[in-house]
Amino acid sequence: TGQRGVTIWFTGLSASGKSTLACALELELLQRKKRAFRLDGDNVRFGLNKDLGFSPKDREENIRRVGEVAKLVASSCTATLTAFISPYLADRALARKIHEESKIPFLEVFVDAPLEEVEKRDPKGLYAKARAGIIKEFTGITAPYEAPERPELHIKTAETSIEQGVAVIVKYLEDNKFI
Ligand code: GGZ
Repeated sequence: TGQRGVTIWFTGLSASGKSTLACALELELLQRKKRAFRLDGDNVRFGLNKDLGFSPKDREENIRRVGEVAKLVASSCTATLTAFISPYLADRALARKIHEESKIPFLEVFVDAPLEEVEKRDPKGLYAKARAGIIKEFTGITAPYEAPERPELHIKTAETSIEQGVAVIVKYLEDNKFI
C-alpha cells in the first residue's frame, strides 16, 4: 500500500500538548487514508498498565511496555503515535532500541513548552496539587524531566499552532517516505 510502519514518539511535560498533537496528527493521517493508531496515558494507564504508578521504576516499565506494543503495531505498516511524558532518557533510548532491533523507524518528537507555561495552562489542576504536595513525584515539580538531546523533531508549542505542528510532522513523514 506504500505505507511503511513507523512509531512517532511524543515526549514532553504534562500539559505540553503531546496528546493534542497526537490526536490532531492521527486525524490528519486517517483523513489521508493512512493507517494510524494512537497510544496514550488515557487509554493505556487505565488498562494494560493499570498496575503501574509514577515511581521511576514504574515509569520505566510503563515506557518499556508502550515501546513493545508500539513496535508490534508499527510492524503492521501503521503509523503508531505514542503520547507519554517518558521523562527518562534511558527509557526512551530503550524504546528506540526495541524498534531498531526490529528495523522499525522511530521518530522522537520533543513537545517542548516551558514549565512556567504548562503550569499556567494546568488544565487538570495537577501542577497546583503537586506544588501543594498533594501529588507526589510530579514531573517538572518533584520528579525530573530529561529533555531529548537529539530528537528528530522539536516542536515548541507555546510558539506553534497545532496545525503548524501537524504540518511539520506530516512533512517529515512524507520526506522520509513513511507515508
Ligand atoms: C506526572 C502524572 C503524575 C505524576 C498523574 N507525574 O496531564 P495528564 O495527567 O493527563 O498526563 C499525566 C499523566 C502521565 O502519565 P504518563 O504515562 O505519560 O507518564 S510517564 O511517561 O512518566 O510514565 C498526568 C498524570 O498522568 N499524572 N500523576 N506524578 N504525571
